[in-house]
Amino acid sequence: FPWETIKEYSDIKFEYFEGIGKITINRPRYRNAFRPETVMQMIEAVDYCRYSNKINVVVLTGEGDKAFCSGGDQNVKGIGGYVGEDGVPRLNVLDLQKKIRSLPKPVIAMVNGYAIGGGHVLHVVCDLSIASENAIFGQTGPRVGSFDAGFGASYLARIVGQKKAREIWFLCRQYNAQQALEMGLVNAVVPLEKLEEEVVQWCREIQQLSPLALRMIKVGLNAELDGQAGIQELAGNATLLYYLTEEAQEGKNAFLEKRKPNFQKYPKFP
Ligand code: 2NE
Repeated sequence: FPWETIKEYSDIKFEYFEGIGKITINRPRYRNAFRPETVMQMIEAVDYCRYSNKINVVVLTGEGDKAFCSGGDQNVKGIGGYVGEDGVPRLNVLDLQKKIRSLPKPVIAMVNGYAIGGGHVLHVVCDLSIASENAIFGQTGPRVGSFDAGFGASYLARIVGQKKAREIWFLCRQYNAQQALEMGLVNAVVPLEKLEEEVVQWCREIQQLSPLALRMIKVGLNAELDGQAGIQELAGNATLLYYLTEEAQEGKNAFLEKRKPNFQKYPKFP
């Protein structure tokens, strides 16, 4: 597909084609492990996708045919987090997870190889996951001195069930694409050479549908799981819809025209 570069970065590729924003972790030397700069660039790209009117769906993937993402770059793991070029230790991938989850557009993980550790959690937080036959899934935290007890635990358990989630974390095994499909961890598995074609096809189908309806469904599916923060996001979307009505405009207009508002002229729905 003729992807056009949206912006050049050191650690990621950020491209556009037919309403799709594609973010590719571009560190194949390290199986696409992320360092703080990688995550900062991904957050910037996700924000761009949020504000772009041209982008309807986002695809997250990794460069090459070996890895989607192998998690945090162990070379820069210091005391207190992953250390950036500025010397500050941080775990900013958690901010990226939240950005993906609250992006009001579908996000598809195109899992083209290893999805391990924090890289596994990244595909978990995407709305859909489409994997190539060579994809391998797993958590390694307890083996390398880490864990993700946030979305990487509770949302994973919502997807695969409590027993399976505990197995994934307590044994740190690796699972192949077929096993991932059987446990509901991915939506489809295709040969690697067909992966991008399949993902673009899913994106095309999604783009036949109402963006606002998809946005409301995403936020509704999240709200059930995300407690007060989830309800806040659902409420924000309800407010957006309300602001689109004439009834809401009347309130503002009356204030600006220094008159009493007349809300009674608008229809009331049963
Ligand atoms: C991903 C995996 C299973 C691939 O294995 P293989 O055999 O295909 O490749 P290899 O030879 O292990 O890796 C190739 C090169 O990439 C580097 C390796 O060190 C190796 O470098 P050289 O020996 O050629 O110099 N590499 C791979 N992953 C890396 C990483 N994460 N950081 C730095 N360099 C990496 C295999 O490579 C593997 O198991 N990787 C480590 C996976 C891992 O444990 N990730 C961190 C989990 S913790 C985490 O991500 C996390 C969290 O738990 C909570 C919050 C946020 C993050």
